[in-house]
Amino acid sequence: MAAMIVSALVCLVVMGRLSGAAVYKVGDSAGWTTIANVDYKLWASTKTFHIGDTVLFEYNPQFHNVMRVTHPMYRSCNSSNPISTFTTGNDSITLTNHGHHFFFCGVPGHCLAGQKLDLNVLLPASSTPVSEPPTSSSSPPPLTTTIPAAGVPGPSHNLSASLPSVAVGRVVAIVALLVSLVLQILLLN
Ligand SMILES: *[C@@H]1O[C@H](CO)[C@@H](O)[C@H](O)[C@H]1NC(C)=O
Ligand SMILES: *[C@@H]1O[C@H](CO)[C@@H](O)[C@H](O)[C@H]1NC(C)=O
Ligand SMILES: *[C@@H]1O[C@H](CO)[C@@H](O)[C@H](O)[C@H]1NC(C)=O
Ligand SMILES: [Cu+2]
Repeated sequence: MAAMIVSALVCLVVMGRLSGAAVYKVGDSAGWTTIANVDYKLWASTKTFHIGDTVLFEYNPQFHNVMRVTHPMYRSCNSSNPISTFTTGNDSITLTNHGHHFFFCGVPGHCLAGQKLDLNVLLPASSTPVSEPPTSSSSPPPLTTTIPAAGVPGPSHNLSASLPSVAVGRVVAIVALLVSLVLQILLLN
């Protein structure tokens, strides 16, 4: 019986996925709030958002709202010029394009308190190129095994000669990194 229920649920989930009808309630049972200390970053990281999915913000509109904002606004919790604002307390937002979608509550202090959400909507699966190894050019490797002629020394793996050059390469790389860092600091100031 339990197995039947589980398989029925799996079917529903799969059907929802195929028809693109997934609806995610932001914050699950806690909803969109500051009092429950919901980690919305963690909440979003447990979901896989696709184009056509809907996120539902449920909250008391007396205390909260939803603003869709740009990444810089999101980072600085700047609510002065949102892309759009939702205030019903039961806001369904359908994700129509891929990439990051940034939201926060525009009530002063709430974004800083963590009432902010960054959703990453994945590209449609059909348009993600699947990199397969080329099968046409799988010719056998050339049979040119080099056998050193008698008396002629083969390529010797002289550690005492090759180690210093590796070390020099690393030192050069580190020095280059330091120089670029110093240059960046000098240019920024
Ligand atoms: C907030 O963003 C607006 C433009 O969207 C800008 O003019 C303003 O200076 C920003 N405020 C802060 C505190 O960054
Ligand atoms: C929120 O809206 C959905 C439809 O978008 C509706 O099914 C649901 O009952 C609403 N919930 C509340 C609490 O109004
Ligand atoms: C390895 O290289 C060092 C320095 O180039 C040289 O003195 C030494 O004889 C070499 N050893 C072998 C086994 O080739
Ligand atoms: Cu709020």
